[in-house]
Amino acid sequence: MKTKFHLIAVAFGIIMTASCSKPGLDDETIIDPTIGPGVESNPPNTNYTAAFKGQTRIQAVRTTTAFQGTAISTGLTAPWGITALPDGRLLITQKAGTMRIATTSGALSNAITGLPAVNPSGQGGLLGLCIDPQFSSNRMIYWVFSENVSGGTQTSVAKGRLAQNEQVLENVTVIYRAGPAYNGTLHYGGRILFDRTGNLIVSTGERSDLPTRPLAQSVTSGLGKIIRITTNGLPAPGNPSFSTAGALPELYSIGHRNPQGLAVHPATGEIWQSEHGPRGGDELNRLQGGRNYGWPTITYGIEYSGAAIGAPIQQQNGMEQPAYYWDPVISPSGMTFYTGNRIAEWQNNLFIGSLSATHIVRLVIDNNRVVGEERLLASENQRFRDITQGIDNALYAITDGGRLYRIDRS
Ligand SMILES: [Ca+2]
Repeated sequence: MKTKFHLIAVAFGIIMTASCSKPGLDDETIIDPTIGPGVESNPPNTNYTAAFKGQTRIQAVRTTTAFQGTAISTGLTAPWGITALPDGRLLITQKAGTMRIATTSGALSNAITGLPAVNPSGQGGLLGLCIDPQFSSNRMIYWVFSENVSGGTQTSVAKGRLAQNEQVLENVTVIYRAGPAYNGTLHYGGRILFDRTGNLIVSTGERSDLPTRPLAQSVTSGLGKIIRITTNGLPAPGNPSFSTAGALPELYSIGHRNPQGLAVHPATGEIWQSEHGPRGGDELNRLQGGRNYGWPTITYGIEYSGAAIGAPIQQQNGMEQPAYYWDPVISPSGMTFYTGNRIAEWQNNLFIGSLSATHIVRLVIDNNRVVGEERLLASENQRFRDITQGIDNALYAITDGGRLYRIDRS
């Protein structure tokens, strides 16, 4: 079987080389997903039909460059977000409410304090973070956290300045709160990044429970949304306008469940997003302002009880299809596009931490479609929560179990 597959692959590769070249793909890579097997060997949870070929279970690809992932630290406590500082070190959030700085050899600072209290129950806590594009001069950091407020908890965004002694954050202010408050511990979303216009993109969850779930479709609610705000927490200039009366001006896109991954595509500047779906419905989305990404009206998943969700329907006019989905789920979390020069074949590929399937996803993307999937570091059996590219062009990933991995050419 393997030999036969290889022969087909080689034959197809010759045709590909002779006819055209696909950026991001090796010459012998098959581009027709009906030819090669994917990385998933388990049966799907649903019998739903994809909207287009290659929307799920794309063919497997394999990195040919020798590389290795090494746990350079095991001393973190429930890390959630990681980003590179201009000097090459890594700034990491820990769920209980502190940050740490790690060197690229894995030495950890003491906990950085001075942040507002978080509610760390369930999926809450100190979540994603990003640094200001002018961090070298202003030392500003932005982060997402679950905040105790009247009526329950909320996904909130704060900013603060890293003190020169690197032990505390100064001048901390909460700049945005995604209401309404809800008394629950699930689906906070929690990722944040700067887009190319210098505004903040923030993901919020719909808080999971049946009473709040429909709010993902409501433009008067901050739940289940992608939010676009200035560094002062105000609606960003140029935001799309949703026509319904009372629509929140900070909304960028709607209809999200629990998005825990955001990344800027290095070639297009568009925001890509990963989202925890229900059973069988984890998604990768290419975000466009003003669009509706469907939850809970359309989904490729089912309830964890096995019941259908809604009608059930998977496609509807006026609602966006995911660029890709996973069934069974992998629980996609933080993600980054690779733009480094250490592993040339990874250029512009997307790397996503998988929690429940315990690996790092590598996706080859061509013309906004996923054309290949690979599982990295699966033998480590770690829940990968976030991943970023270092200044040294290696990838750095954190796990729920407290590890920091460096992934680079051997
Ligand atoms: Ca969706």
